Amino acid sequence: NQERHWWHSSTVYQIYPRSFSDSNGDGIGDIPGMIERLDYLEELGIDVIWLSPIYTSPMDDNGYDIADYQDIAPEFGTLSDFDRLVAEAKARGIGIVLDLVVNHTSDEHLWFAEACKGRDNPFRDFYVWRDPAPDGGVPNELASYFGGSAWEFHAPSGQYYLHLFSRRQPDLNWENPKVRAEVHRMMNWWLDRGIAGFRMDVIDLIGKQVDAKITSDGPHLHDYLQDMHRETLAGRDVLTVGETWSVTPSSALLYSGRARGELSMVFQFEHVTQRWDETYGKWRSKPADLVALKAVFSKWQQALSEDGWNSLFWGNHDLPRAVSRYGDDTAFPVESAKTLATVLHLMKGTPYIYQGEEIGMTNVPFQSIDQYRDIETLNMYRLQTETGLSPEAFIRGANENSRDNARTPMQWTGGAHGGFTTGTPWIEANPNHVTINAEAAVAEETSVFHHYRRLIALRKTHDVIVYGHYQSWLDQHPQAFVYTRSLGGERLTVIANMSSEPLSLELPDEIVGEGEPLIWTHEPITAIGQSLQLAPWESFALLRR
Ligand code: TEU
Ligand code: CA
Repeated sequence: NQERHWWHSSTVYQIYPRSFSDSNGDGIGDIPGMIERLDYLEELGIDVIWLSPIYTSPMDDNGYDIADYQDIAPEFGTLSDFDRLVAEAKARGIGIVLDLVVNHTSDEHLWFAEACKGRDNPFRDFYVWRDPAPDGGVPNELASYFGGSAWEFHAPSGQYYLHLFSRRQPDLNWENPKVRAEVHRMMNWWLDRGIAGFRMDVIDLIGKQVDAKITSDGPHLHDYLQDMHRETLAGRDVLTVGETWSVTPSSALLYSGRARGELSMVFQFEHVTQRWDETYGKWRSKPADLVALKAVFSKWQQALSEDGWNSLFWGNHDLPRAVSRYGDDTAFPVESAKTLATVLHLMKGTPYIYQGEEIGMTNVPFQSIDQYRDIETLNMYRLQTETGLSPEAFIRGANENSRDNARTPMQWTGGAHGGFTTGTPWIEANPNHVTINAEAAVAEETSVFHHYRRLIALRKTHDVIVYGHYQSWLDQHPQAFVYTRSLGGERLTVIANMSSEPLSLELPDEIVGEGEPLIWTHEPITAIGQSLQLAPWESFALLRR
Protein backbone atom coordinates (compact mmCIF):
# COMPACT_ATOMS: atom_id res chain seq x y z
CA ASN A 1 0.00 0.00 0.00
CA GLN A 2 3.04 2.17 -0.44
CA GLU A 3 3.47 5.05 -2.85
CA ARG A 4 5.86 3.86 -5.56
CA HIS A 5 9.05 5.58 -6.66
CA TRP A 6 11.59 4.61 -9.30
CA TRP A 7 14.34 4.46 -6.70
CA HIS A 8 12.50 1.71 -4.82
CA SER A 9 13.49 -0.83 -7.44
CA SER A 10 16.85 0.75 -8.26
CA THR A 11 20.33 -0.33 -7.29
CA VAL A 12 22.96 2.32 -6.67
CA TYR A 13 26.67 1.92 -7.44
CA GLN A 14 29.13 4.15 -5.62
CA ILE A 15 32.19 5.43 -7.46
CA TYR A 16 35.14 6.86 -5.55
CA PRO A 17 36.53 8.92 -8.44
CA ARG A 18 40.16 8.95 -7.38
CA SER A 19 40.33 5.15 -7.33
CA PHE A 20 38.01 4.02 -10.10
CA SER A 21 39.61 4.41 -13.52
CA ASP A 22 42.50 6.57 -14.72
CA SER A 23 42.26 7.54 -18.39
CA ASN A 24 45.45 9.58 -18.76
CA GLY A 25 48.11 7.82 -16.74
CA ASP A 26 48.56 10.42 -14.00
CA GLY A 27 47.70 7.78 -11.39
CA ILE A 28 44.40 9.43 -10.42
CA GLY A 29 40.99 8.20 -11.51
CA ASP A 30 38.98 10.67 -13.58
CA ILE A 31 35.68 11.32 -15.35
CA PRO A 32 36.80 10.20 -18.83
CA GLY A 33 37.91 6.99 -17.09
CA MET A 34 34.41 6.55 -15.69
CA ILE A 35 32.87 7.04 -19.11
CA GLU A 36 35.06 4.22 -20.45
CA ARG A 37 33.60 1.93 -17.77
CA LEU A 38 29.92 2.68 -18.32
CA ASP A 39 29.44 -0.41 -20.48
CA TYR A 40 30.69 -2.51 -17.58
CA LEU A 41 28.20 -0.85 -15.23
CA GLU A 42 25.41 -1.26 -17.75
CA GLU A 43 26.15 -4.97 -17.91
CA LEU A 44 26.04 -5.13 -14.11
CA GLY A 45 22.60 -3.55 -14.43
CA ILE A 46 22.78 -0.72 -11.91
CA ASP A 47 20.42 2.26 -12.21
CA VAL A 48 22.25 5.01 -10.40
CA ILE A 49 25.85 6.05 -9.86
CA TRP A 50 26.62 7.94 -6.67
CA LEU A 51 29.79 9.89 -7.31
CA SER A 52 31.90 10.82 -4.32
CA PRO A 53 32.98 14.49 -4.68
CA ILE A 54 34.36 15.61 -8.02
CA TYR A 55 34.48 19.33 -7.28
CA THR A 56 37.48 21.67 -7.15
CA SER A 57 39.37 20.82 -3.99
CA PRO A 58 42.84 20.87 -2.44
CA MET A 59 42.11 17.16 -1.67
CA ASP A 60 42.99 17.32 2.01
CA ASP A 61 40.16 14.78 2.46
CA ASN A 62 40.06 13.52 -1.15
CA GLY A 63 37.45 16.02 -2.26
CA TYR A 64 35.24 16.13 0.85
CA ASP A 65 36.88 19.55 1.25
CA ILE A 66 35.33 21.64 -1.51
CA ALA A 67 36.84 24.89 -2.74
CA ASP A 68 34.31 25.53 -5.52
CA TYR A 69 30.93 23.82 -5.56
CA GLN A 70 30.32 24.67 -9.19
CA ASP A 71 33.43 23.43 -10.91
CA ILE A 72 35.23 20.12 -11.39
CA ALA A 73 38.65 19.31 -9.91
CA PRO A 74 41.13 19.49 -12.82
CA GLU A 75 42.54 16.04 -11.99
CA PHE A 76 39.05 14.62 -12.51
CA GLY A 77 38.22 16.55 -15.70
CA THR A 78 36.07 19.45 -16.77
CA LEU A 79 32.42 20.46 -16.63
CA SER A 80 32.06 19.31 -20.20
CA ASP A 81 33.46 15.89 -19.27
CA PHE A 82 30.86 15.83 -16.53
CA ASP A 83 28.03 16.74 -18.92
CA ARG A 84 29.23 13.98 -21.21
CA LEU A 85 29.18 11.52 -18.30
CA VAL A 86 25.60 12.49 -17.46
CA ALA A 87 24.54 12.08 -21.11
CA GLU A 88 26.41 8.81 -21.69
CA ALA A 89 25.06 7.37 -18.44
CA LYS A 90 21.54 8.49 -19.31
CA ALA A 91 21.81 6.74 -22.67
CA ARG A 92 22.36 3.54 -20.67
CA GLY A 93 19.48 4.21 -18.29
CA ILE A 94 21.80 5.30 -15.47
CA GLY A 95 21.34 8.45 -13.40
CA ILE A 96 24.14 10.37 -11.69
CA VAL A 97 23.79 11.27 -8.02
CA LEU A 98 26.27 13.80 -6.66
CA ASP A 99 27.75 14.06 -3.20
CA LEU A 100 26.47 17.17 -1.44
CA VAL A 101 29.08 18.20 1.11
CA VAL A 102 27.63 21.24 2.83
CA ASN A 103 28.39 20.71 6.50
CA HIS A 104 31.74 22.30 5.70
CA THR A 105 33.82 23.70 2.86
CA SER A 106 37.54 23.67 2.17
CA ASP A 107 39.62 26.38 3.81
CA GLU A 108 40.40 27.34 0.22
CA HIS A 109 36.77 28.18 -0.56
CA LEU A 110 36.31 31.84 -1.45
CA TRP A 111 33.79 32.22 1.36
CA PHE A 112 36.35 31.14 3.93
CA ALA A 113 39.09 33.31 2.45
CA GLU A 114 36.70 36.28 2.78
CA ALA A 115 35.61 35.25 6.28
CA CYS A 116 39.24 35.25 7.38
CA LYS A 117 39.68 38.85 6.34
CA GLY A 118 38.10 40.14 9.52
CA ARG A 119 35.20 40.14 11.89
CA ASP A 120 33.21 42.62 9.84
CA ASN A 121 33.59 40.78 6.53
CA PRO A 122 30.17 39.94 5.01
CA PHE A 123 31.18 36.25 4.81
CA ARG A 124 32.36 36.05 8.42
CA ASP A 125 29.03 34.55 9.51
CA PHE A 126 29.21 31.85 6.86
CA TYR A 127 31.35 29.95 9.36
CA VAL A 128 31.25 29.26 13.09
CA TRP A 129 33.56 31.61 15.03
CA ARG A 130 33.92 31.90 18.79
CA ASP A 131 36.10 33.92 21.14
CA PRO A 132 38.78 32.09 23.10
CA ALA A 133 37.91 30.86 26.58
CA PRO A 134 38.96 33.28 29.38
CA ASP A 135 42.28 31.45 29.64
CA GLY A 136 42.85 31.94 25.91
CA GLY A 137 42.18 28.27 25.13
CA VAL A 138 39.56 26.61 22.95
CA PRO A 139 35.94 27.76 23.39
CA ASN A 140 34.84 24.29 24.54
CA GLU A 141 35.85 20.64 24.36
CA LEU A 142 34.13 19.72 21.07
CA ALA A 143 36.34 17.20 19.26
CA SER A 144 37.07 16.66 15.60
CA TYR A 145 36.08 13.30 14.12
CA PHE A 146 39.60 13.13 12.74
CA GLY A 147 41.18 13.57 16.19
CA GLY A 148 42.04 16.54 18.39
CA SER A 149 40.01 19.67 19.07
CA ALA A 150 37.30 20.84 16.69
CA TRP A 151 38.52 24.41 17.19
CA GLU A 152 41.36 26.08 15.30
CA PHE A 153 42.72 29.44 16.35
CA HIS A 154 42.83 32.14 13.67
CA ALA A 155 45.45 34.53 15.04
CA PRO A 156 44.82 37.53 12.74
CA SER A 157 41.23 37.88 13.95
CA GLY A 158 41.74 36.52 17.47
CA GLN A 159 38.94 33.93 17.23
CA TYR A 160 38.58 30.20 16.83
CA TYR A 161 36.68 28.58 13.98
CA LEU A 162 34.93 25.23 14.15
CA HIS A 163 35.97 22.19 12.12
CA LEU A 164 34.28 18.89 12.97
CA PHE A 165 36.60 17.22 10.45
CA SER A 166 40.11 18.36 9.41
CA ARG A 167 41.25 21.90 10.18
CA ARG A 168 41.11 22.44 6.46
CA GLN A 169 37.33 21.73 6.53
CA PRO A 170 35.77 24.70 8.35
CA ASP A 171 32.11 24.12 9.28
CA LEU A 172 29.47 26.25 7.59
CA ASN A 173 27.08 28.15 9.83
CA TRP A 174 23.63 26.85 8.89
CA GLU A 175 21.98 29.29 11.28
CA ASN A 176 22.84 31.94 8.69
CA PRO A 177 19.99 32.13 6.11
CA LYS A 178 22.49 33.34 3.48
CA VAL A 179 24.38 30.04 3.78
CA ARG A 180 21.17 28.11 3.26
CA ALA A 181 20.22 30.22 0.26
CA GLU A 182 23.65 29.74 -1.34
CA VAL A 183 23.44 25.98 -0.88
CA HIS A 184 19.96 25.89 -2.41
CA ARG A 185 21.07 27.96 -5.37
CA MET A 186 24.02 25.62 -5.96
CA MET A 187 21.82 22.51 -5.68
CA ASN A 188 19.38 23.86 -8.25
CA TRP A 189 22.27 24.62 -10.60
CA TRP A 190 23.30 20.94 -10.54
CA LEU A 191 19.74 19.62 -10.66
CA ASP A 192 19.09 21.77 -13.73
CA ARG A 193 22.14 20.12 -15.31
CA GLY A 194 20.27 16.82 -15.23
CA ILE A 195 21.56 14.94 -12.22
CA ALA A 196 19.41 12.28 -10.55
CA GLY A 197 19.83 13.43 -6.96
CA PHE A 198 22.18 13.88 -4.05
CA ARG A 199 23.91 11.84 -1.37
CA MET A 200 24.16 14.28 1.52
CA ASP A 201 27.39 14.11 3.50
CA VAL A 202 27.00 14.13 7.33
CA ILE A 203 23.70 15.88 6.87
CA ASP A 204 22.66 15.14 10.47
CA LEU A 205 25.33 17.63 11.62
CA ILE A 206 24.01 20.78 9.93
CA GLY A 207 21.66 21.66 12.82
CA LYS A 208 24.55 21.81 15.31
CA GLN A 209 24.43 24.17 18.28
CA VAL A 210 28.01 24.43 19.38
CA ASP A 211 27.50 26.39 22.58
CA ALA A 212 25.21 23.64 23.83
CA LYS A 213 27.76 21.12 22.49
CA ILE A 214 25.11 19.61 20.24
CA THR A 215 26.53 18.38 16.94
CA SER A 216 24.18 15.77 15.44
CA ASP A 217 20.39 16.01 15.41
CA GLY A 218 20.22 19.67 16.34
CA PRO A 219 16.86 21.29 17.05
CA HIS A 220 16.49 22.91 13.61
CA LEU A 221 17.86 20.05 11.51
CA HIS A 222 14.51 18.99 10.09
CA ASP A 223 13.45 22.60 9.48
CA TYR A 224 16.56 23.05 7.36
CA LEU A 225 15.85 19.85 5.43
CA GLN A 226 12.24 20.76 4.78
CA ASP A 227 13.31 24.20 3.71
CA MET A 228 15.90 22.64 1.37
CA HIS A 229 13.28 20.29 -0.05
CA ARG A 230 10.88 23.16 -0.74
CA GLU A 231 13.57 25.27 -2.41
CA THR A 232 15.29 22.59 -4.50
CA LEU A 233 13.87 19.06 -4.58
CA ALA A 234 10.10 19.60 -4.63
CA GLY A 235 8.60 18.72 -7.98
CA ARG A 236 11.75 16.94 -9.14
CA ASP A 237 11.73 13.17 -9.28
CA VAL A 238 15.16 12.57 -7.74
CA LEU A 239 16.82 10.25 -5.24
CA THR A 240 18.19 11.77 -2.06
CA VAL A 241 20.02 9.87 0.65
CA GLY A 242 21.36 11.37 3.85
CA GLU A 243 24.48 10.13 5.60
CA THR A 244 23.25 10.03 9.20
CA TRP A 245 25.45 8.26 11.73
CA SER A 246 23.10 9.41 14.51
CA VAL A 247 19.82 8.19 13.00
CA THR A 248 17.42 6.06 15.04
CA PRO A 249 14.40 4.16 13.75
CA SER A 250 12.15 7.00 14.87
CA SER A 251 14.25 9.81 13.41
CA ALA A 252 14.52 7.82 10.17
CA LEU A 253 10.79 8.36 9.81
CA LEU A 254 11.35 12.10 10.15
CA TYR A 255 13.95 12.10 7.39
CA SER A 256 12.22 9.72 5.00
CA GLY A 257 8.53 9.66 5.95
CA ARG A 258 6.40 10.19 2.87
CA ALA A 259 4.55 13.21 4.19
CA ARG A 260 7.65 14.91 5.57
CA GLY A 261 9.11 16.49 2.44
CA GLU A 262 12.74 15.79 3.36
CA LEU A 263 14.75 12.91 1.87
CA SER A 264 14.12 9.64 0.03
CA MET A 265 16.12 7.65 2.58
CA VAL A 266 19.08 7.77 4.93
CA PHE A 267 22.07 5.57 5.67
CA GLN A 268 22.05 4.02 9.15
CA PHE A 269 25.32 2.58 10.51
CA GLU A 270 24.30 0.36 13.41
CA HIS A 271 25.62 -2.80 11.77
CA VAL A 272 28.93 -0.95 11.35
CA THR A 273 29.33 0.57 14.79
CA GLN A 274 28.18 -2.54 16.67
CA ARG A 275 31.58 -3.97 15.74
CA TRP A 276 33.52 -1.01 17.17
CA ASP A 277 35.17 -0.94 20.57
CA GLU A 278 33.55 1.35 23.17
CA THR A 279 36.86 3.07 23.94
CA TYR A 280 39.01 2.80 20.83
CA GLY A 281 36.18 2.96 18.31
CA LYS A 282 36.88 1.60 14.85
CA TRP A 283 40.59 1.11 15.60
CA ARG A 284 39.78 -1.93 17.67
CA SER A 285 37.20 -4.44 16.44
CA LYS A 286 34.75 -6.66 18.23
CA PRO A 287 34.24 -10.15 16.85
CA ALA A 288 31.38 -10.80 14.46
CA ASP A 289 28.06 -11.64 16.11
CA LEU A 290 25.46 -12.87 13.67
CA VAL A 291 22.59 -12.79 16.16
CA ALA A 292 23.30 -9.13 16.90
CA LEU A 293 23.75 -8.32 13.21
CA LYS A 294 20.42 -9.90 12.29
CA ALA A 295 18.73 -8.04 15.13
CA VAL A 296 19.90 -4.72 13.66
CA PHE A 297 18.64 -5.52 10.19
CA SER A 298 15.32 -6.86 11.46
CA LYS A 299 14.80 -3.82 13.62
CA TRP A 300 15.31 -1.50 10.65
CA GLN A 301 13.23 -3.61 8.29
CA GLN A 302 10.34 -3.45 10.74
CA ALA A 303 10.76 0.21 11.65
CA LEU A 304 10.42 1.34 8.04
CA SER A 305 7.95 -1.26 6.84
CA GLU A 306 4.94 1.08 6.51
CA ASP A 307 6.53 4.48 6.01
CA GLY A 308 10.01 5.76 5.25
CA TRP A 309 12.52 3.77 3.23
CA ASN A 310 15.70 1.84 4.01
CA SER A 311 19.05 2.00 2.29
CA LEU A 312 21.01 -1.24 2.28
CA PHE A 313 24.79 -1.41 2.26
CA TRP A 314 27.78 -3.36 3.54
CA GLY A 315 30.48 -0.89 2.59
CA ASN A 316 31.42 2.52 1.29
CA HIS A 317 34.57 4.64 0.87
CA ASP A 318 34.89 5.07 4.67
CA LEU A 319 34.48 1.42 5.59
CA PRO A 320 36.42 -1.81 5.24
CA ARG A 321 35.69 -4.18 2.38
CA ALA A 322 32.45 -6.11 2.84
CA VAL A 323 33.89 -9.57 2.25
CA SER A 324 36.77 -8.95 4.67
CA ARG A 325 34.56 -7.46 7.36
CA TYR A 326 31.47 -9.66 7.23
CA GLY A 327 32.53 -12.66 5.15
CA ASP A 328 35.55 -14.93 4.95
CA ASP A 329 38.08 -13.46 2.53
CA THR A 330 40.54 -16.31 3.11
CA ALA A 331 38.76 -19.67 2.92
CA PHE A 332 35.51 -18.69 1.14
CA PRO A 333 36.05 -15.38 -0.64
CA VAL A 334 33.67 -16.08 -3.53
CA GLU A 335 30.97 -17.93 -1.60
CA SER A 336 30.88 -15.44 1.24
CA ALA A 337 30.87 -12.40 -1.08
CA LYS A 338 27.88 -13.88 -2.92
CA THR A 339 26.00 -14.75 0.24
CA LEU A 340 26.50 -11.30 1.71
CA ALA A 341 24.99 -9.94 -1.49
CA THR A 342 22.08 -12.38 -1.34
CA VAL A 343 20.98 -11.47 2.16
CA LEU A 344 21.41 -7.72 1.65
CA HIS A 345 19.84 -7.34 -1.79
CA LEU A 346 16.73 -9.34 -1.00
CA MET A 347 15.77 -7.14 1.95
CA LYS A 348 13.42 -4.19 1.59
CA GLY A 349 15.20 -0.96 0.69
CA THR A 350 17.52 0.44 -1.96
CA PRO A 351 20.82 -1.50 -2.21
CA TYR A 352 24.12 0.35 -2.57
CA ILE A 353 27.17 -1.38 -4.05
CA TYR A 354 30.58 0.12 -3.35
CA GLN A 355 32.98 -0.10 -6.31
CA GLY A 356 34.82 -3.42 -6.35
CA GLU A 357 32.37 -5.09 -3.97
CA GLU A 358 30.74 -6.68 -7.02
CA ILE A 359 33.97 -8.56 -7.76
CA GLY A 360 34.72 -9.38 -4.14
CA MET A 361 37.59 -6.94 -3.55
CA THR A 362 39.19 -7.35 -0.12
CA ASN A 363 40.99 -5.26 2.49
CA VAL A 364 44.64 -4.36 1.85
CA PRO A 365 47.62 -6.03 3.49
CA PHE A 366 49.60 -2.80 3.99
CA GLN A 367 52.57 -3.19 6.32
CA SER A 368 53.74 0.33 6.90
CA ILE A 369 52.08 3.66 7.60
CA ASP A 370 53.85 5.03 4.49
CA GLN A 371 51.48 3.02 2.34
CA TYR A 372 48.43 4.75 3.80
CA ARG A 373 47.05 7.98 2.38
CA ASP A 374 43.87 8.71 4.33
CA ILE A 375 43.92 11.82 6.52
CA GLU A 376 41.91 10.13 9.28
CA THR A 377 44.30 7.15 9.38
CA LEU A 378 47.41 9.36 9.33
CA ASN A 379 46.07 11.65 12.08
CA MET A 380 45.08 8.72 14.27
CA TYR A 381 48.43 7.04 13.73
CA ARG A 382 50.19 10.15 15.05
CA LEU A 383 47.82 10.58 18.00
CA GLN A 384 47.76 6.93 19.03
CA THR A 385 51.49 6.21 18.64
CA GLU A 386 52.22 9.42 20.60
CA THR A 387 50.24 7.99 23.49
CA GLY A 388 52.18 4.73 23.48
CA LEU A 389 50.51 2.40 20.99
CA SER A 390 53.06 0.49 18.93
CA PRO A 391 53.06 1.15 15.17
CA GLU A 392 52.48 -2.58 14.61
CA ALA A 393 49.37 -2.58 16.78
CA PHE A 394 48.04 0.48 14.98
CA ILE A 395 48.64 -1.07 11.55
CA ARG A 396 46.79 -4.18 12.69
CA GLY A 397 43.73 -2.07 13.48
CA ALA A 398 44.15 -0.04 10.30
CA ASN A 399 44.37 -3.16 8.15
CA GLU A 400 40.96 -4.11 9.51
CA ASN A 401 39.25 -0.76 9.48
CA SER A 402 41.15 2.08 7.83
CA ARG A 403 39.23 3.93 5.13
CA ASP A 404 42.07 3.15 2.71
CA ASN A 405 40.89 -0.48 2.54
CA ALA A 406 38.11 0.82 0.33
CA ARG A 407 40.28 3.27 -1.58
CA THR A 408 42.86 1.11 -3.30
CA PRO A 409 42.49 1.12 -7.09
CA MET A 410 39.57 -0.69 -8.68
CA GLN A 411 40.92 -4.01 -9.97
CA TRP A 412 40.07 -4.15 -13.66
CA THR A 413 42.61 -6.71 -14.87
CA GLY A 414 45.38 -8.99 -13.66
CA GLY A 415 47.97 -6.62 -15.18
CA ALA A 416 50.10 -3.91 -13.58
CA HIS A 417 48.21 -1.94 -10.90
CA GLY A 418 45.12 -3.96 -11.72
CA GLY A 419 44.73 -2.09 -15.00
CA PHE A 420 43.65 1.02 -13.10
CA THR A 421 46.38 3.23 -14.53
CA THR A 422 49.26 3.08 -16.97
CA GLY A 423 51.22 5.32 -14.59
CA THR A 424 51.85 5.13 -10.86
CA PRO A 425 48.67 4.97 -8.79
CA TRP A 426 48.23 7.53 -5.98
CA ILE A 427 47.77 4.56 -3.63
CA GLU A 428 49.07 1.02 -4.19
CA ALA A 429 46.80 -1.59 -5.72
CA ASN A 430 45.98 -4.68 -3.71
CA PRO A 431 48.39 -7.42 -4.89
CA ASN A 432 45.46 -9.83 -5.18
CA HIS A 433 44.36 -8.07 -8.39
CA VAL A 434 46.11 -10.91 -10.22
CA THR A 435 43.18 -13.16 -9.28
CA ILE A 436 40.43 -10.75 -8.19
CA ASN A 437 39.65 -8.48 -11.13
CA ALA A 438 36.71 -7.37 -13.27
CA GLU A 439 37.98 -8.93 -16.47
CA ALA A 440 38.13 -12.40 -14.92
CA ALA A 441 34.82 -11.89 -13.10
CA VAL A 442 32.88 -10.88 -16.22
CA ALA A 443 34.28 -13.85 -18.12
CA GLU A 444 33.26 -16.40 -15.49
CA GLU A 445 29.51 -17.14 -15.25
CA THR A 446 29.77 -18.29 -11.63
CA SER A 447 31.64 -15.19 -10.42
CA VAL A 448 30.63 -12.76 -7.70
CA PHE A 449 29.96 -10.22 -10.48
CA HIS A 450 27.30 -12.35 -12.14
CA HIS A 451 25.69 -13.08 -8.79
CA TYR A 452 25.31 -9.33 -8.24
CA ARG A 453 24.04 -8.92 -11.80
CA ARG A 454 21.31 -11.51 -11.17
CA LEU A 455 20.27 -9.95 -7.87
CA ILE A 456 19.99 -6.50 -9.46
CA ALA A 457 17.89 -7.92 -12.29
CA LEU A 458 15.59 -9.81 -9.88
CA ARG A 459 14.70 -6.57 -8.12
CA LYS A 460 13.48 -5.26 -11.47
CA THR A 461 11.21 -8.22 -12.21
CA HIS A 462 9.89 -9.17 -8.75
CA ASP A 463 7.75 -6.74 -6.78
CA VAL A 464 7.98 -9.03 -3.78
CA ILE A 465 11.66 -8.08 -3.48
CA VAL A 466 10.84 -4.40 -3.61
CA TYR A 467 7.68 -4.25 -1.50
CA GLY A 468 7.22 -7.60 0.23
CA HIS A 469 6.66 -7.66 3.97
CA TYR A 470 9.81 -8.76 5.83
CA GLN A 471 9.76 -11.42 8.50
CA SER A 472 12.81 -12.98 10.11
CA TRP A 473 13.11 -16.56 11.38
CA LEU A 474 15.56 -18.37 13.67
CA ASP A 475 16.65 -15.05 15.19
CA GLN A 476 18.81 -16.77 17.80
CA HIS A 477 20.59 -19.07 15.37
CA PRO A 478 24.31 -18.20 15.38
CA GLN A 479 25.02 -19.32 11.78
CA ALA A 480 21.81 -19.09 9.77
CA PHE A 481 20.19 -15.97 8.31
CA VAL A 482 16.60 -16.81 7.34
CA TYR A 483 13.85 -14.43 6.31
CA THR A 484 10.75 -14.29 4.19
CA ARG A 485 9.23 -11.53 2.10
CA SER A 486 5.51 -11.65 1.36
CA LEU A 487 3.39 -9.73 -1.09
CA GLY A 488 -0.09 -10.71 -2.25
CA GLY A 489 0.00 -14.45 -2.77
CA GLU A 490 3.76 -14.56 -3.24
CA ARG A 491 6.36 -15.50 -0.73
CA LEU A 492 10.10 -15.31 -1.10
CA THR A 493 12.20 -17.37 1.31
CA VAL A 494 15.85 -16.45 1.78
CA ILE A 495 18.14 -18.89 3.55
CA ALA A 496 21.84 -18.35 4.14
CA ASN A 497 24.64 -20.06 5.97
CA MET A 498 26.63 -17.07 7.22
CA SER A 499 29.52 -19.18 8.46
CA SER A 500 32.58 -21.03 7.19
CA GLU A 501 31.28 -24.32 8.61
CA PRO A 502 28.77 -26.67 7.03
CA LEU A 503 25.32 -26.25 8.55
CA SER A 504 22.48 -28.65 9.10
CA LEU A 505 19.39 -26.66 9.73
CA GLU A 506 16.03 -27.59 11.26
CA LEU A 507 13.38 -25.32 9.82
CA PRO A 508 9.97 -24.27 11.09
CA ASP A 509 6.92 -25.66 9.24
CA GLU A 510 6.10 -22.26 7.76
CA ILE A 511 9.30 -22.34 5.72
CA VAL A 512 8.95 -25.85 4.33
CA GLY A 513 7.69 -26.23 0.76
CA GLU A 514 8.44 -26.15 -2.94
CA GLY A 515 8.95 -23.24 -5.25
CA GLU A 516 10.90 -21.61 -8.01
CA PRO A 517 14.61 -21.10 -7.32
CA LEU A 518 15.43 -17.44 -7.96
CA ILE A 519 19.08 -17.25 -6.96
CA TRP A 520 21.63 -19.58 -5.41
CA THR A 521 25.32 -19.78 -4.63
CA HIS A 522 25.88 -23.52 -5.01
CA GLU A 523 22.98 -25.23 -6.77
CA PRO A 524 19.35 -24.37 -7.45
CA ILE A 525 17.04 -25.43 -4.62
CA THR A 526 13.47 -26.26 -5.64
CA ALA A 527 12.18 -27.58 -2.33
CA ILE A 528 12.88 -26.80 1.31
CA GLY A 529 12.44 -29.76 3.65
CA GLN A 530 12.15 -29.91 7.41
CA SER A 531 15.88 -30.21 7.60
CA LEU A 532 18.43 -28.78 5.25
CA GLN A 533 22.16 -29.21 4.72
CA LEU A 534 24.08 -26.13 3.65
CA ALA A 535 27.72 -25.80 2.59
CA PRO A 536 29.83 -23.04 4.14
CA TRP A 537 28.43 -19.67 3.00
CA GLU A 538 25.75 -21.30 0.86
CA SER A 539 22.62 -19.25 0.29
CA PHE A 540 19.54 -19.29 -1.94
CA ALA A 541 16.12 -17.81 -2.42
CA LEU A 542 12.95 -19.64 -3.37
CA LEU A 543 9.72 -18.09 -4.65
CA ARG A 544 6.31 -19.57 -3.93
CA ARG A 545 3.15 -18.30 -5.62
O1 TEU B 1 31.95 10.83 6.65
C1 TEU B 1 31.50 11.19 7.91
C2 TEU B 1 32.16 10.54 8.99
O2 TEU B 1 31.74 10.75 10.11
C3 TEU B 1 33.32 9.68 8.72
O3 TEU B 1 34.45 10.47 8.67
C4 TEU B 1 33.43 8.65 9.73
O4 TEU B 1 33.48 9.20 11.00
C5 TEU B 1 34.67 7.85 9.57
O5 TEU B 1 34.98 7.66 8.24
C6 TEU B 1 34.46 6.51 10.17
O6 TEU B 1 35.65 6.13 10.65
C7 TEU B 1 31.74 11.71 5.61
C8 TEU B 1 32.42 11.20 4.38
O7 TEU B 1 31.82 10.00 3.99
C9 TEU B 1 33.88 11.08 4.65
O8 TEU B 1 34.59 10.51 3.58
C10 TEU B 1 34.40 12.47 4.92
O9 TEU B 1 35.75 12.41 5.29
C11 TEU B 1 33.61 13.17 6.02
O10 TEU B 1 32.20 13.01 5.89
C12 TEU B 1 33.87 14.65 5.98
O11 TEU B 1 33.29 15.20 4.83
CA1 CA C 1 43.76 10.62 -14.42
